[in-house]
Amino acid sequence: MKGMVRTLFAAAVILPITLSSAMARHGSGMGGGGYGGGGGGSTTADAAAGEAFFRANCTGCHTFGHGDHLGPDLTNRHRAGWSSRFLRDPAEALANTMYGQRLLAQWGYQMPDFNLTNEQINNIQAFLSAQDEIGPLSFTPQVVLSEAEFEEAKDVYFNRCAGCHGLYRTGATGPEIGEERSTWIGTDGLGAMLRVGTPRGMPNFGQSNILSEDEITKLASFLQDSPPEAPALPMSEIQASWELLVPVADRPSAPQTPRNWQDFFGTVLRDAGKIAIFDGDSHEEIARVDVGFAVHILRSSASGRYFYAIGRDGLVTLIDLWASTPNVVARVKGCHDARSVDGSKFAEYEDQYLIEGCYWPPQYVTYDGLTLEPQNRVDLPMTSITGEALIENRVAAIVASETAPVWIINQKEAGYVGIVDYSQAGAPLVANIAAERFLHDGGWDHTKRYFITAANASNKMVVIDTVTQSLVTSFDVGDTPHPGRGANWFDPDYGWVNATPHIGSAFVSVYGADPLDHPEHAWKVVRQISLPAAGSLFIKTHPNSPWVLVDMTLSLSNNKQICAIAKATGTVDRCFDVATAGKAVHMEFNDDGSEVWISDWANDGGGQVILDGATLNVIEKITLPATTGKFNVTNTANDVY
Ligand code: DHE
Repeated sequence: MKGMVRTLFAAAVILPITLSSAMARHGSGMGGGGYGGGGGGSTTADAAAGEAFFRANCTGCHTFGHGDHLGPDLTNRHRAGWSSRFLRDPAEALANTMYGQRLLAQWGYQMPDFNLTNEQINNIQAFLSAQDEIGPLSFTPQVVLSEAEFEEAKDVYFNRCAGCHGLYRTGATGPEIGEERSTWIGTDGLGAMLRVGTPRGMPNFGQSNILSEDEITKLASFLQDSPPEAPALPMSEIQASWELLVPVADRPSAPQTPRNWQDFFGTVLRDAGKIAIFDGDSHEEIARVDVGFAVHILRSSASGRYFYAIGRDGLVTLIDLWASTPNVVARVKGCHDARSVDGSKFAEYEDQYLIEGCYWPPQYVTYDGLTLEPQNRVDLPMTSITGEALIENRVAAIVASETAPVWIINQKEAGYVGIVDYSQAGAPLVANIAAERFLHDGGWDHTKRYFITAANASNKMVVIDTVTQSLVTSFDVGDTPHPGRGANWFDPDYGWVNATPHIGSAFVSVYGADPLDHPEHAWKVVRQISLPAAGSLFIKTHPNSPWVLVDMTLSLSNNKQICAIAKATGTVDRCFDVATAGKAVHMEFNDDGSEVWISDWANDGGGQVILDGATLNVIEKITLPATTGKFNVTNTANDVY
């Protein structure tokens, strides 16, 4: 299709044209239909500038002449009155016109408000009118990358995109973006998506200065070629990466700190690849340690003494909280790409073993829990629940059972929930429970018998009975559920419930999780609690808190806010700004639930915002660079959420 269609530039249409002349050429539809709003009148409009804006910002969702995408193909859809009203304030136009309501129902998203000036609106309209006469808009050709530039783009893809779209780009949390589909989206469309994001949850990497224009151009080209081969990581290399910095014999046998170490918080400084450790009682920072690249999360050992940090580069770091100042005692790299780690929590195995789940290669690795000495590397089965042969099968969420010597591991692409028995030699996968594709995050119910997890690309939640090692059920929720570890609380009408928010739906799905006392509600959605926007990543509560808190981090409009759902009524009590510099993300209570920490995720001026657990008033703000997750020792060790 490339080269077969003409562009406004290529066709050298008279530029700038006057909007009034373009309108006159199109006659009938202009301003008609009673959709309200005035067009640009006789203002001189620059169609070339409109085209440039369209290519840079709109082509991620709209094509001109190549078919519908996330929004409609805009060929012959332009109506001056409606378009200018819509471009000026999409929310207003959608809410207050019947046509707008129809559009919303059809597409399910509200277009972001680009805060366009009148001049920009006129330019875009002039471009759309003129292009209607020309026909489909040509694609900007893919730039040719040198070998070095390809490597650069590969690294950017790995660091920023592979988590959602897969190393081989077959999709999971984000859609499939193999070379064929990427080529259909085209250089401009890919660039626009990377630049401004999408209402479906793709972040606005360009607008938020995470990717430069140069990186966006290279990435848009990289995506239109086939994905490069990814390397294996054999046991010999894992062994070679192991560093024991403080042998067990040299570590303290009792806590060397007078502080309440069980209320420590480990906070992720994502881009710095560091963990800052805070005293949860005094809010003082007591240590900052180096961990893996773009560090993702922390987990606590069963005793709480150790933090395990996992970097996206697969580096596991063991941090000893009993030292007078918390320090790194061992590290090892078992994956090229990883998101999850956990320790052994069954009685008499506490702190003894550790599992690292890989995004790449398709394997998990187990270690000695006190030294991180590698013990076993286990390949994952490469067939999905539907019998499809896989090239990628990523380990997503991992939970550690307290009722058996096992870890439960989500296999994203395969759709199986695996049970790994660490009491057996080789830490084998002893069961593989067919669930749903593509499995992502999840956590325990309040009894820690049921593992409740999101198959987010299937818009379902899955319930696994870890005692019988079987699937209980899966059920529909909203678009792309994303619970983190979820939240458990006692609902006045439905007994124990668990809940997930969604990346793509503006509500929280609350479902019964009390098969013993409320079997009629178990694993059924009992409440759908509306939020002001979609784009949520996490939900969190604490047994002592009256609130269930939820963020809307990926929303383009409400990302500074947190909403508080009252457990007593099952309704949103209030939504309020928490972030001032960046986006509000991820909540974690202190040990007794009297305070809650929320990240203001920004490169500059953000940090941890500490709220009073009852009033939700701000107590303190600690400035930190690019801080995201934070983990309280007591709550993480005991799976309190
Ligand atoms: Fe996460 C949990 C994967 C992006 C912050 N994230 C998880 C889990 C998985 C996962 C599989 C569950 C781990 C477990 O319980 O064992 N995350 C991914 C991705 O694949 C994804 C979408 C893209 C990527 O490239 O990594 C991704 N995650 C992010 C972020 O951008 C976040 C918001 C910020 C950051 O620092 O990375 C982020 N993810 C978190 C946090 C948790 C998490 C804070 C743990 C929640 C909890 O309360 O336990």
